[in-house]
Amino acid sequence: MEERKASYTRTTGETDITIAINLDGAGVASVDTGIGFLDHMLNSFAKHGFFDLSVKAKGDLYVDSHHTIEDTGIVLGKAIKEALGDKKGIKRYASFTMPMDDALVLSAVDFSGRPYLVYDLNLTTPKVGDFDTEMVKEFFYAVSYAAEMNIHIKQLSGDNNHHIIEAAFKAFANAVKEASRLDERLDGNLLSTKGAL
Ligand SMILES: [Mn+2]
Repeated sequence: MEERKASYTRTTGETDITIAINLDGAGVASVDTGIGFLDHMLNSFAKHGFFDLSVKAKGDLYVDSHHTIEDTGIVLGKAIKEALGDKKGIKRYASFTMPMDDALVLSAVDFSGRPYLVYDLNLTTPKVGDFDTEMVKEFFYAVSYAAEMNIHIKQLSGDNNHHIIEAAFKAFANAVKEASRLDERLDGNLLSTKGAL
């Protein structure tokens, strides 16, 4: 099978980001965004999705974490879209419910070709480390638009903000892993009555 991987670079006045992903990897990650908690989340995304992932992000962190987190989401979405290629033979959608102690978070995804985010996390602290918790929504919104995919993130329970966010990233990783997997019954065809994704 041809390896499904891509590398994408985006440079603006605010950030300079390169992400490489192999959807059929082993969960090997090298991540440096300058934001410790974002590195932790992207390492988790790679490990639990079995994606090989390289993330190099240099952002204007002297402003705040906004541009770096949002733009990392954009570049990750672009890399996922490029790695999926023509989407022929993939399962296309999947959902996963991730427990993490007190937290239980569901993520459902569809590589439909349409961007959409439904976000429902109840985060109660403004920051985890130097990561602004309001940026979780912006990150997944950016991924959904750049990858042209539906993303649902829904908290079913949880109190600890670190656990809730980490469960969301791990649920998302598992949903993407399953949805991007090839289903041999499709025999290389698209899972769509429209014939387009
Ligand atoms: Mn953790």
